[in-house]
Amino acid sequence: GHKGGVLWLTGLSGAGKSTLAMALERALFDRGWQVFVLDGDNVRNGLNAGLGFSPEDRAENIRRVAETAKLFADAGVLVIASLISPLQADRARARAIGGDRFHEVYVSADLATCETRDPKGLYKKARAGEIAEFTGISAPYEAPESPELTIDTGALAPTEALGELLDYVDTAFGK
Ligand code: GGZ
Repeated sequence: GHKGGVLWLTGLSGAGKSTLAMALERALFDRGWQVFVLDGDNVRNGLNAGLGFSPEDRAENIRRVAETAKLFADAGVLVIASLISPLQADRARARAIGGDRFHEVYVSADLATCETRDPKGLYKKARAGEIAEFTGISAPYEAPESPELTIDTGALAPTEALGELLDYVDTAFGK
C-alpha cells in the first residue's frame, strides 16, 4: 500500500523531469499504486491555458498545480508534479499548500547538458531571441537549497535515476 502525497519535481527544461515522471508513474502503476502526473507542459494546455511565463504567471501556474495536487493527495493518490518551478519562493508556497506530504525532488542537470539535449529545440530558439524569458537563458532558475532528494540526470543513466526515485518513494510514501 501507499499514502497520498505530492512528489514535486523541479529542474530546468531538458533536465528529464517529464521522462522521469512518466517512467515513475508506469512503475508505480504496475505495483497497483494510485498515481497521477501533473506536468507543466500538459496542464498549461487546459487548466492553466492563458498563463504565460512571466514571474506572475509562473507563480499562478505553480499555485494551481499545488492546489490540484493537494486535492488528489487528500484522495489518497500519489501525485507526481513536474514543473520547472524556478523560484524558491514559489516552491515554498507549493510546499506550504501540500503540507507534510510534500516532497521536493531536484532533477538536476547542468544548463550545458540541457542545452545540448535540447529535445524540442527551445534552447536554440531562446538563444536566437525567439522565446522571451526562457528559464536558464533569459529567466532565472534558483536551485533548491534543501530538497528531500536530488537526482543528477547528467551523471546517472535513466534506469539508475528511476531506481533512486523508486527507493525514495518507497520510503516516503510506502506503507
Ligand atoms: C521555460 C518554457 C518557456 C519559457 C515554453 N521558459 O521542456 P518543455 O518546454 O517541454 O517544458 C517547459 C514548459 C515549462 O512549463 P512549466 O509549467 O514547467 O514552467 S514553470 O514551472 O516555470 O511555470 C518548456 C516550455 O514549457 N516553455 N516557454 N519561457 N519553459
